[in-house]
Amino acid sequence: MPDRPVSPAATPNDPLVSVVVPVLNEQDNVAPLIAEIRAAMEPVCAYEIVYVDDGSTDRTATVLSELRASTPELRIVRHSRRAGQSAALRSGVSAARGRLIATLDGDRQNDPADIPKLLAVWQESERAGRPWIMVTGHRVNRRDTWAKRQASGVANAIRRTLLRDDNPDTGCSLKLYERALYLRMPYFDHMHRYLPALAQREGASVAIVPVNHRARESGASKYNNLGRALVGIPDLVGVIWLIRRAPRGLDSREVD
Ligand SMILES: Nc1nc2c(ncn2[C@@H]2O[C@H](COP(=O)(O)OP(=O)(O)O)[C@@H](O)[C@H]2O)c(=O)[nH]1
Ligand SMILES: [Mg+2]
Repeated sequence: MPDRPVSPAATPNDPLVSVVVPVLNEQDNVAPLIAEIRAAMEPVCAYEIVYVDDGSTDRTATVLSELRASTPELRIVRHSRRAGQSAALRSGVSAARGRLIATLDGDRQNDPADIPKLLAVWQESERAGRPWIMVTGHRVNRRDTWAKRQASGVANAIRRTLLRDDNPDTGCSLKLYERALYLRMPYFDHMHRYLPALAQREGASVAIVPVNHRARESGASKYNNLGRALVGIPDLVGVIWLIRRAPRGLDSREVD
């Protein structure tokens, strides 16, 4: 039996899915991405959109506030200063009301039309009695620069060998999982790159779904290859240690 936390009972007004979008300086991507998320989610289930503005210095905050009036599903969380993508994800999941969290990048490189596919995989697993699963996207046709694709390929190969997490694309932000699963994981900065391994550490299984990937059309990338490599090495050592110290075989559940 997997080690599962006891979740608080949901209220009837809670959405099923909270779409959490961490952003930093994505002013021109906010409105089109929200429109795409709504189009993808509207026919599928009750949902909310939680944008986490990580201290943007462009018009991201203004655009979000303007859109709120016409978008009842939209909620905005704001950091007073930049705290990083993992910190933003954590603030978004903390604020979320859905049983399920779906995440994607705020630069429109991930396609919201893929969220229902990930949800269908989760729902099928739940029907089979296995809701403790992280569904992760695999960007099969990655639309990034040659240098980024090469660096990502090397980083993924090293990570895969050392963590044995058997995941071709752990850095893909498009993911779907129970909020309770995320809340069980230990927090550290840059953890968003290791979520499948951290989910397995909590006894969850991982399903990999091929997803669309698009070129960035507006704004600029916030990461460079050297920066990623410099934080990546100590992070990997830390994750290996966390996995060695994983909680094992505990089955805790609420009883009548
Ligand atoms: N909250 C937050 N989001 C960030 C930060 N850096 C990047 N992002 C967001 O993470 C996503 C991916 O970042 P991006 O710069 O496109 O990375 P790339 O696709 O790997 O080049 C985008 O939605 C960014 O707005 C950060 O420091 N804080
Ligand atoms: Mg990007």
